[in-house]
Amino acid sequence: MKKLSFKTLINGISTRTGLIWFLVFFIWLKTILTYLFVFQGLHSVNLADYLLMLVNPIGFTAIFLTLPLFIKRTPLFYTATAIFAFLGSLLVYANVLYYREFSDFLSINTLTGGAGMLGHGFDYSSIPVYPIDSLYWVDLVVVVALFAFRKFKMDNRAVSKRTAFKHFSISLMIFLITFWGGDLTEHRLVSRQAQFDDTYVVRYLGLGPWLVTNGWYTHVANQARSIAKKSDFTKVQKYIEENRYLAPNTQVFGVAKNRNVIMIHLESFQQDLIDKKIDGVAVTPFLNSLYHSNSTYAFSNFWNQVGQGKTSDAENMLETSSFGLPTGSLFQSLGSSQTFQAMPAILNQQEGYSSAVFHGNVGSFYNRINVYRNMGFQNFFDQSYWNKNSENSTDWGIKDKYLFSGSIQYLEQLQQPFYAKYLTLSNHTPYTGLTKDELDTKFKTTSSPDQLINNYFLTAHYLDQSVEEFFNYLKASGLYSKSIIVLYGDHYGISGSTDDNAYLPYLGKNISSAPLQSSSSSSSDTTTANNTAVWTDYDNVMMQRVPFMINIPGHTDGGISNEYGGELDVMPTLEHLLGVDTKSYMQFGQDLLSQNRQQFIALRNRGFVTSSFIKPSGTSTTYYDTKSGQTITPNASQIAYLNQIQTKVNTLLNMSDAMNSEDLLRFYTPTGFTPVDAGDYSYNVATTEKRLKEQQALLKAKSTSLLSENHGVSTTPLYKSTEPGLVKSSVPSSSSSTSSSSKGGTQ
Ligand code: GP9
Ligand code: MN
Repeated sequence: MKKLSFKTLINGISTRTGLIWFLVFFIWLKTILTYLFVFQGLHSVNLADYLLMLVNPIGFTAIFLTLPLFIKRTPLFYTATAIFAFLGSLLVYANVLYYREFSDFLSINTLTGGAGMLGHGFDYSSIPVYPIDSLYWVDLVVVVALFAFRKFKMDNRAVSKRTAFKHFSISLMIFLITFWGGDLTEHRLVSRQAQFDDTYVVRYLGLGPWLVTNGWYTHVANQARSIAKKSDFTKVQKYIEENRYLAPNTQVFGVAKNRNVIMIHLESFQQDLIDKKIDGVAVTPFLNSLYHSNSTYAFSNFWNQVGQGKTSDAENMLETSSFGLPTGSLFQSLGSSQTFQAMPAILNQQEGYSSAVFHGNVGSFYNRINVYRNMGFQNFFDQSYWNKNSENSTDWGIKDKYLFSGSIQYLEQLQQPFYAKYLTLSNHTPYTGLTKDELDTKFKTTSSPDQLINNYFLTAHYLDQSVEEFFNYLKASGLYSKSIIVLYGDHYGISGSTDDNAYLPYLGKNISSAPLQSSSSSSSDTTTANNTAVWTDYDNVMMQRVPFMINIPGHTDGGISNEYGGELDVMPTLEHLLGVDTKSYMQFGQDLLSQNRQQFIALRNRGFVTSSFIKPSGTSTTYYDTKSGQTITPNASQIAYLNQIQTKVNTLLNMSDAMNSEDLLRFYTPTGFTPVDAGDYSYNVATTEKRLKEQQALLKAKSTSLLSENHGVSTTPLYKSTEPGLVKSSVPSSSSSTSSSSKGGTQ
């Protein structure tokens, strides 16, 4: 019986159609095992994710493998089949190898060398290959062996065109159903792949479709680039030199020289949270205290300037002082092949800074893994550095208290001075994921019928506590006085995510008519709110204000500035405080502490803000008085002024867009700057932990890391958190010069 069925199987596979589906089955099997065991289940979260993931390799693979059925000649049929089967397996296995090192999928840029991977110094032989990898080839080897030992004979009977078409159509149908299912789950999946995460496309459509869509977007991006010339760059350079560059304010230039820079990205944090109270209790008491501290340069009229790329646009502005793109995310669509002259590289080359990013989401989100390498970030501690579990994470990733606390074992190993960026996550829509025992019992949120609003205050309060705990550690470890801490809200949070009128009661009754500073510099108690006001475009723009603070411990000349500025301006401001001359860099922002700043803020939608007028978007015909919020009917001279500002806003955005979409920085290397080689960086956990350890051992007494200064005694026990999961797992760790064995968040 057994023998018979084996024979039947062999006979079945010996036919042309049988062989094709046998090969499709094995490529499917290999892909699924890879999804589950190598690609971490593609971060699937629900049944639909898993179902689509299970089905997606079938259609695409079969479309190609059924093509040879149209071939009549036997040798040609078998050659074509062998080629497609080999390519199918190669696609999976090459991705396995690539993922092992980079936690990302092969893209067109990677394959062509555009991302600096091939032929750019990266040692591919360092990627581990395991005996189990032979599974990726065993099906093909078995088929070849069966032919060689004449168990299989070539089937000389070509299938009819009709049959070939039937098999091809079935494959196409399976693919289209997968595509439809994917689009249903993640709307406009393909067009939006330019916005978020490669993983989405692989999860719903598969590795092949990912490569094809990525190829298309790369082609579109390359077209804009291929026609660009050096003279296009010269125009941008002239514009910046004549209109944007500002000499530093000599009073503050270099006041923070050689200090560590700790950048804290406050997710979805609006300026109106500052000083907000609910039933007399502050939502963010710690951040309020920083805002009012005389050690902090704080700004009350600071706008986010992001577009669709939200967090990634904010990051792009802070790292490069240029805008994100008019649509999509620059990180995702151009970041893999972009020439950046970004903060980590400039600080490293001019002032000897090491650099790191800490973030609780997966590294592929917003293509960060590739972007950071092109920016010159030496380290990227993404979610894979934490033992992610249901306790320490929300749907977005590691919770903020775990993020900060788990980062210490790596932070203390960075050579000082360092540039370390923390991207928080817990205060992200839908503002859920915190459990009851993680919430501060002393803080009661609002009781709005809109749960999103109630949750927003809860996660904002949690973020505030997380930052406070981190500051406490900085003080306890001695890092505090050797650092400056920069905090900024990346973009709007609650407004725009919910019915804005539902948020009005929590803005204080005079939001539409109050003087500009009121919601940030005076406390607004939400319980006294009057909700008869109507939400306008003016409110929309005002809600785009986010906090921006530079805390310089030990200095007492800070204060709250009413200067108008935005995210574009952070980089030159910071560089000048650190004593870095920015004259030769192509930065569109203007130092917030310099004299003679241009008096307008360009919004990504081409609207603008000045101290007198607000135009909500480039196409808006309504203008508002910035201070009163009243609509205005401009007179002739005001119209001339407003038109002049609009022209300036357009030129600024056009110049930034040209520089970025045409990759114009490839035509220019500032004096003293060496272009970044992405091949120098790898963010793999094992590689990084080994490198950090070796670096300190190699430098010996010259090592400036906190751990070395502390004679190899870890400072992680100094971290105190109220997070229940951290309290229970906190075991005093004795002297250890390595922390590589325990992953972040478990200290
Ligand atoms: C994702 C996080 C959120 O990693 O940075 O991005 P957003 O949705 O705010 O753009
Ligand atoms: Mn964000």
